[in-house]
Amino acid sequence: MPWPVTFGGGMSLSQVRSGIDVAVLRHDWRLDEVEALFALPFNDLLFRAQSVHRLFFDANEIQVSSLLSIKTGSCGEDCAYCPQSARYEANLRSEALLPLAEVLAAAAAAKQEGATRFCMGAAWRSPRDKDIERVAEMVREVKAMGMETCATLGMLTDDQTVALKQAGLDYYNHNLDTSEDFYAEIITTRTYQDRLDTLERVRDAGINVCCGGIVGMGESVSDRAKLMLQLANLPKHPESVPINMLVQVEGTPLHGVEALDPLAFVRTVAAARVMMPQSRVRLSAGRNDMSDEMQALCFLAGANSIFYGEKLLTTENPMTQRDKQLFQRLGLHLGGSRYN
Ligand code: SAM
Ligand code: DTB
Ligand code: SF4
Repeated sequence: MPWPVTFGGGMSLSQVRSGIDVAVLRHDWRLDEVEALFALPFNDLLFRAQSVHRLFFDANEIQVSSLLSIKTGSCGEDCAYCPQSARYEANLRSEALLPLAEVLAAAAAAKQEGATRFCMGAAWRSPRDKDIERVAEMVREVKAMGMETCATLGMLTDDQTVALKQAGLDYYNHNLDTSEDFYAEIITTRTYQDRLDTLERVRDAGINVCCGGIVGMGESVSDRAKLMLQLANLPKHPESVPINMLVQVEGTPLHGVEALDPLAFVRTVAAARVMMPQSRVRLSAGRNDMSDEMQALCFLAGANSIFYGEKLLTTENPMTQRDKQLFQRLGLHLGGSRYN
């Protein structure tokens, strides 16, 4: 930020910032501390989150990403929340990997609306090498349009990760979804460790990490605290942290699970902001069922990114026009990533 400000000892703002980095970028959180954070009075938690937020970000700036499902449904995994699993009877039309031209048309439309990042999602447990070749082509072309690229394709091998990096992939999304303890109730077809291994490969290949989870699946506060602990204690904080509210889809095992207190969702966003101060915290799935006031609270709690566009992967997202009006009412302006 181009402020003509000097601090005590003649330090510049960036020197002060790096001092703060050392002071607040922690990777040694203890569970009791995180549980205490979640248990703070709501106003105290939000004040703390907003204070941390303002150290690293323009508090009125929001980054927007758009999603496209490039391969839909017929997935062999059993993620209990997911309409794309072949094991459940969700009302969904499966689709093979989309042709390049269709992907580029969607990216151009997203860019036109102001999205700075384009995220391509595929319903795979893990892609085949020939799938990676086609996705790499998509990544190259979307990047050439001047957008940041993101992909979420399931588990990757080392070579696949390197191929995506070489194609210019900026971010890879791979969520831990929940705490390790609760994970076994949600997914049995791959382990928590599988997920951590993929995240490590992505990190080692030099791709920015997008990793978060889902709230509202019937987990406890302690599970949410453990998820945040796991994310914040990674060797490097994920550059993007998507916090999804479960979208309950008919036909999936989690359809009908008791709805979560919306303020518990806001607390999770605030904890992510306090624990990962430099990361983009994304208010992700579930916004279609949130009031404007609830979303405003999430922004106050430190969320500074959303998915923009009328569809997530297979479920609905608010109309772009509604989001634009909300930004206007809140005085939020669109901004880019801090990493590229
Ligand atoms: N198949 C790949 C995988 O699982 O890694 C990539 C796509 S998958 C749909 C990406 C993420 O979307 C999941 O990890 C989960 O966090 C989120 N997601 C899927 N269905 C959801 C739902 N019904 N509500 C909220 N988030 C959901
Ligand atoms: C993430 O954490 N949320 C997005 C993105 N990463 C890939 C996906 C949300 C999917 C919601 C259900 C659907 O639309 O299928
Ligand atoms: Fe498949 Fe991903 Fe859905 Fe799990 S979340 S069923 S891996 S598409």
